Amino acid sequence: NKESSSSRGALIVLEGLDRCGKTSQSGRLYKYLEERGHSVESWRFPDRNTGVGQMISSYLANQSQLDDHAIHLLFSANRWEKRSLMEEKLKSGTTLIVDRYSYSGVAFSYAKGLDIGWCKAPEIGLLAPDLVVYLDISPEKAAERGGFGDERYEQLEFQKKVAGSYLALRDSSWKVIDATLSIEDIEKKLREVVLDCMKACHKGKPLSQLWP
Ligand code: Z5A
Repeated sequence: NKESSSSRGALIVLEGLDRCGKTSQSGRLYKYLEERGHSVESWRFPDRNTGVGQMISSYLANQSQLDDHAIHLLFSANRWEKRSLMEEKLKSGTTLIVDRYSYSGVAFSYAKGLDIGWCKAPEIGLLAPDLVVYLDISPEKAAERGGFGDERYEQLEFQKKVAGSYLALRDSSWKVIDATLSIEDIEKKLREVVLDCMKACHKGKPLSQLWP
């Protein structure tokens, strides 16, 4: 039909603390949309497959050390290296479900004590999400989910600071879903907000850039 052939995809971003369930939910949402015939892709940041992504991966695994500012800029560069592909996909009608985006970039670096304005600056000009869904869980509850692994940020005290950063970043456009509900209940709520957003994009909502 006319609407689907000329309309763009939606940029859907999932954010939240480590273990909040982003990976589980993006997988389920992807499957749901794909089975209904939507053009959809599942993305995640950091994208560890690029050269920059490999540097980030080694840093997260504690195999290399980097100044806090330097790693911040690498995370941002990792989004910039995917920006044009992202725009191409969206304009050609593909919806992208993205597990972590610029908000993770700012939240984690701000939690280390970097200036929030400085943290946001390298993100300016990246595509703004059409929808940010925050999967809301306390750091303590998240830590109960199988314990933390060995990666750099997987410590309760640091996750508490990250939770504070997200609070500073959230705005009224974010959809907040209680991440302590059952996987199925979260999935249902997520579908509702995502389908609404996709409709708005189909109807011609323009793409915009960070920070609006
Ligand atoms: N980072 C950054 O500093 N700057 C940036 O710009 C970006 C990222 C983009 C990358 O981690 C690290 O980089 C991350 C932020 C930082 N550090 N931390 N922390 P990652 O993306 O590779 O890993 P992660 O985002 O932390 O994801 P995760 O550990 O894979 O968690 P998740 O995807 O949110 O959750 P999950 O894997 O779906 O679920 C975790 C467990 O909980 C699992 O056993 C599930 O079965 C269970 N689960 C899920 N949902 C539920 C519910 N509803 N009830 C009960 N149990 C559940």
